[in-house]
Amino acid sequence: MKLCVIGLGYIGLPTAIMFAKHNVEVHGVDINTEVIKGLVLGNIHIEEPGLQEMLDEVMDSGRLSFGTITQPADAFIISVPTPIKADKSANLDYVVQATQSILPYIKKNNLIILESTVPPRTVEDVMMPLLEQTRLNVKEDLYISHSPERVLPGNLLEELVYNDRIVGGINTISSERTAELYRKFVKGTIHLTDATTAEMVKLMENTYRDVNIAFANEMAKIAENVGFNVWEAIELANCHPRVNIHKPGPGVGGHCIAVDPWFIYESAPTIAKLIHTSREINDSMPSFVVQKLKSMFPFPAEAKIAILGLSFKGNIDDIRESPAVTVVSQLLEVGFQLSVFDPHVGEKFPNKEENLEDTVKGAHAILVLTDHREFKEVDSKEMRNLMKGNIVLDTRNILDLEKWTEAGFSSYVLGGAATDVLRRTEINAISFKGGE
Ligand code: SAJ
Repeated sequence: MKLCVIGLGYIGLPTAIMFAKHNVEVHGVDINTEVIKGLVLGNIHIEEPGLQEMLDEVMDSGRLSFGTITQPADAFIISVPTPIKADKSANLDYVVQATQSILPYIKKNNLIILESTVPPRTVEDVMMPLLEQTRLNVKEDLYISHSPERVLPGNLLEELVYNDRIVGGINTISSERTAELYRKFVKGTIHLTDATTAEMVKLMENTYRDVNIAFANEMAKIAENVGFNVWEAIELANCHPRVNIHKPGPGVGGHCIAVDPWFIYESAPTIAKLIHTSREINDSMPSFVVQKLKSMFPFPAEAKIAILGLSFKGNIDDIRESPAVTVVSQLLEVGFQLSVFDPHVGEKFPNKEENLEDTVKGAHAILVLTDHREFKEVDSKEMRNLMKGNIVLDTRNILDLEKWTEAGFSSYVLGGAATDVLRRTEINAISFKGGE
């Protein structure tokens, strides 16, 4: 059995490595020559716990190769990005190109699996017509399915194996052939359905999360008006056996949850009202955070804000669609001075410092935007000594703000009680005028 994996990103690379670990001969393909150069030398280009070690383990087996050109195989997995266009419709160019790239290699009885997240009917209406160009009878000579990736960055290797898997074939035999392949390493249940249902299942999961987070974010805004702490209220509400409210924050990022609801919206714009409103609420969170800072610092040009966190969520290096990046650019537009720190993000970024001390030195406020584990341990006293001002604004509720207050900080959490915010804002505005 030989497998070709097209697209070696956050999903394709771990999938290729996992299959190779489970005795499948795998050829991984990517159009990015730099990525391939690194992989050929045994170096991964993404941050994911355990992945480098797993690659090290399989590199010597001879079962895993990498290149920029597809090879003939028994099965092809397409795992390429599906970004959204400016008009919020799906950009299927990579899926189309990847499908076209395998056409010259496809033979009778090949299995073709799309893992990329796509709008409903993509397999049937976009991929199948392309595959017809092989002159094979796609329904009889080929096995075609959608098996959406559903793993969580940061916990990918565990979830690849233990999560249930959805497999939606264009017919039953395609579903069965696909399930047979994944059974090489999947220990969760493999559920068989049709391709369009599988496409929708994936979109529904992420949209459920987006709508739930939007609810939490709306509650955070309400909390600041009404005067209660949203984090405490959510924790208590979640004690109910049938309630599971997600967490508020500075917005929803990443290439999945902030994107996938649009794929449903695209297919039913007049009906998908809740989905649309939820997207708007979550997209409004960065400017909600910026407004908060503006109310604390009436003269932004004179204030330096130390930003902790750029990636879209904790303990990963991915800044795609990150709300932290949006907050940073909006703060710069308003005229704040910024220094930025993210121990997980290696790539260059404006105003990015290499360490925490240089980031907070001379700052008037600390703004926590990402829930990295390192930030939970930050020594508030040390920060206070390095800073000019004394404000800390935690949009992720990861700091022990009592300790920060004891260390002399005016501490604020997103969705905290209104009275606290007003009192703190007054104090800060005064101390700021006093030249701190
Ligand atoms: N977030 C909140 N509040 C929460 C949870 C998340 O504000 O309560 C924010 C995060 O900070 C982040 C964004 O939402 O900015 C998305 O993070 P996430 O951890 O919810 O999701 P992703 O994008 O890392 O991964 C999701 C997962 N989907 C679900 O949990 C239903 C994952 O299983 C999917 O495989 C992945 O999308 C994908 O590729 O589609």
